[in-house]
Amino acid sequence: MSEPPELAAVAAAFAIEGTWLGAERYGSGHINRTYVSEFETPQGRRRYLHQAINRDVFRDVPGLMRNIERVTGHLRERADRGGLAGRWEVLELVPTRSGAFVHRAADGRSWRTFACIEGARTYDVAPTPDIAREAARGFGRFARDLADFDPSRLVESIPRFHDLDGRLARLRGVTFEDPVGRVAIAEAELESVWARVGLADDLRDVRAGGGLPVRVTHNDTKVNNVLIDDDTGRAVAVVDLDTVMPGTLLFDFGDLVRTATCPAPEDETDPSRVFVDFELFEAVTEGYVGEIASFATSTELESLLLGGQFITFIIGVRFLTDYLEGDAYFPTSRPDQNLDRARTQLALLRSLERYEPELRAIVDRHRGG
Ligand code: GN1
Ligand code: MG
Repeated sequence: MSEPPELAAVAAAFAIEGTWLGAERYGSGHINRTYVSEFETPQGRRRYLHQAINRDVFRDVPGLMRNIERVTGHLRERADRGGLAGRWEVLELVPTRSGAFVHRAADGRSWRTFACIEGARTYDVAPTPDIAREAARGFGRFARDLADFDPSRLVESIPRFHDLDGRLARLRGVTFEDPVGRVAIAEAELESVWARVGLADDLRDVRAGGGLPVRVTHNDTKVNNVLIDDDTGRAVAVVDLDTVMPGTLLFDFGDLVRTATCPAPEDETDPSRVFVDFELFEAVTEGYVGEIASFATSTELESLLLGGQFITFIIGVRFLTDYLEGDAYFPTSRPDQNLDRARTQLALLRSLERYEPELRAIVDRHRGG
């Protein structure tokens, strides 16, 4: 295993019994840097995930960690008394040797550690409708287990995270400033964005009509933020809890639509491969609605599709903004990757718009409307 030298000190800081064998980079998340670490313990080989928290993104680390403790505590209670058949696990924070959940390293970085959930994996793109349905079922169950958790007990780990007006204002600002001279390259995408700002009003209208309660939502329900069991193909755990905070179910359904109903990856370079696949969409709808139907309001169920458009749009706006700002937020491994990511979201949004009647019929069928 190859790891940066500070990993040994990080591994040693957490209350894990046994001998550390090494660590290596893990996963494909954009924000936090994650390493998987292996220990020889009295109970055998055990793996743990060490994560350096991105403090440019998460300004209130104590608040963030308190959110995660509270949410995982509640989920664990539900899982224990749920008595449901099948495997369902909850992320478990490992304390440091001094009993905290964050270790401040010599270089100032904040580290936390989770026990690894074994025998399961994530998918960056849903390879089959079964996986898409399971991913959605996992996030739906997550929402259901948290339906009685008071959202005011959580801080906003990223203020105004899904605030489209705020995101658009930032895009407008960077378009004006053009700090890295990329605006001319992105003219078509900018035009496409400004033609769709009405989505902010659409969501406001639904909100104003009532029936869209503030709930505890995940807010980053990318298909690769749910673990799928290697053997059974069933969802076993929801991960990446940093953005669990007050939100609406539309956001969570929406990011599933964005990431689990399109057969192409997020940074696809060929726009003709980017579209909503009806079979995947139906699977996501079936999986999610099946879990939330018992507590969701009719307004929530009726406006799920708007959630898909809204989140696909706002993430497209964020990728485009980052491209114009010089790739400061979303890491890139090649030139124009954030522009491709933005293009993909906008192409998917066009597909969601074009097939709205068909998609609505699918949602209506599953919500019993
Ligand atoms: C980030 O951390 P990760 O990769 O799960 C981002 C999401 C975006 C997503 C786009 C805190 O998620 O909001 O939708 O990238 N998370 C944060 O892939 O900004
Ligand atoms: Mg993630």
